[in-house]
Amino acid sequence: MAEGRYDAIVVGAGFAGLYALHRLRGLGLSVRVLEAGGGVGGTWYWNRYPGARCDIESVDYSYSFSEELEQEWTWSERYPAQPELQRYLDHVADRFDLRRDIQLDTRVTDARFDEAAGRWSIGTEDGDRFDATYCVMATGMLSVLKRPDLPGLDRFEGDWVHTARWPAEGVPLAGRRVGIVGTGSTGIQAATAIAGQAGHLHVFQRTPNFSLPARNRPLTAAEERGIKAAYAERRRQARASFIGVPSSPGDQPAVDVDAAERAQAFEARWEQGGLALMSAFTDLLTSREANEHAAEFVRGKIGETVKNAAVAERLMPRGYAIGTKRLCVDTGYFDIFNRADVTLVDVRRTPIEAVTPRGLRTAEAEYDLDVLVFATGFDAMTGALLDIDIRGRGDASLRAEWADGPRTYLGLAAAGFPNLFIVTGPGSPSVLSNMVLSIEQHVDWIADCIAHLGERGLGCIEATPEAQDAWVATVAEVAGYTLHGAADSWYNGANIPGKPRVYMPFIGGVAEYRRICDGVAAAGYEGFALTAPPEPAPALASTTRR
Ligand code: NA7
Repeated sequence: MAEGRYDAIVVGAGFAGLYALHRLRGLGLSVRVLEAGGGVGGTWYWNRYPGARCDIESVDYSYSFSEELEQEWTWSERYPAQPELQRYLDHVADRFDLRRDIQLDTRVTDARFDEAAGRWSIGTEDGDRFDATYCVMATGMLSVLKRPDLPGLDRFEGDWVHTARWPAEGVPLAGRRVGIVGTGSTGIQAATAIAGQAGHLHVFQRTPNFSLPARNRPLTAAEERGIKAAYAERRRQARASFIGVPSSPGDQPAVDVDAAERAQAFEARWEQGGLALMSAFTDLLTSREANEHAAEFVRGKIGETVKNAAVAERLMPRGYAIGTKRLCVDTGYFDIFNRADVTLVDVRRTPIEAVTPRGLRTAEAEYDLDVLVFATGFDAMTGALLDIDIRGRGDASLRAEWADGPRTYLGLAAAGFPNLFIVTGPGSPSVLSNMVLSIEQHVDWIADCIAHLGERGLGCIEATPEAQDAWVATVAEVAGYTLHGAADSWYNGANIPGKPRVYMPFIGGVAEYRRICDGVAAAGYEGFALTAPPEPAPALASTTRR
């Protein structure tokens, strides 16, 4: 069936879309998932570049909604690599019989709210139209890629690829001259994996990044048994945490302890691996002085690792606070610069001027390349939503409403766009958190909300402009307490020319955010207007809640 009438349309079949389908179907709703990709998996379907790996631990970056799933799935490593995440999501799609309601290779181009009918009309690139009471945007925060905007690319005679469109069949790298542009999380992972495979690798770095060692390793059977025996408690701790993983944050400000104690705390968390370093003290993201201590510690580690002092110096991030650009996690990234077949090119000092038929030309030199890899990032958080022409009441366009930055209530909904739900949208903890935990929280909230409407014979929910204004102000106010505002990052749109500079995620932590969302629901969806639809609301077969 290419077209049709449903209770809910879900756009996207990544972690969010799969779970939304499962929950909404559980309410007895008819649901169709429209997915642009040729398979399920979202981010993990597209990002198949060498070295692609999540930097949240696998046992936490996984669904908690099914105890059976939790118990039967075995993660092989501390941090899951892309192929394992793809297998997991494929397994989930099969295990919960989701595929029959997912339509692949279907890119949504527009969504229009028909006020008279109280329903959404959703159009696809192929010209099909779908019609639904509820529209759930599970479109992902990092899915519209930032295309390399370098002159001459069309004349490049080698192969070029963006990491987020890495072909399934791979790109031949062995023995070839490879150049990679970009040193964010992706560039750092890809460069580490490509070094040693390529004949020679040039890393074109504009801004050095802070990166912490992952300390990835296989998970032992004993560890797995221990985690599975206490999974519920682990999940509880994750929900009560700041970023959505079990953690034991330090309880003192870094500025209150002496240098030796600081060094010891940083060292312990450096050894622990992953993002742990940033929770060593309470003030690392609020005090410049405290942050500089952490930054200097990491710069020291780079200096110890990279043998050539001039190269080490160029790799050391300066001029912005650690953690205010997305912090990277790596497995041997800085070590690759000790190899004779890897060269760092500082394109801040000598900017890239053009792609030539044979390679890349900077202000100082021309580099002959067979393969050009762009790890240049994404139009984050708003990109995928605004790619779709979304029209609410009075034909108002979301693009126009968000011209000066995203405006949402709780990151879940936007005033003027009834029955449109956004999963982990701007204004929610989203990309600052363990995405799977945040996705489950949002989808549960949305499903409970739809159940609430169904039980009362209502079928229309809409954020009020007042509640939205207040929430937008709260998001900005909380961000203002941190050092985040000063950095150029994709969190605030600085990576996309012309994008409004607004700090997009809610940085109050997942526990506080959940408390707020639960409070809104408990108060009868405070800040939302709930009304009967022009047509009868979908009858619910079940109003089971979690
Ligand atoms: P990021 O974090 O946006 O990194 C993109 C990188 O590409 C970054 O180093 C940029 O340098 C660089 N870049 C972008 N355009 C150019 C041009 N024109 N010339 C030179 N260098 C350029 O994207 P990622 O894919 O690494 O990570 C995104 C998130 O995905 C990640 O944080 C995880 O959450 C998963 P800049 O810093 O702008 O100077």
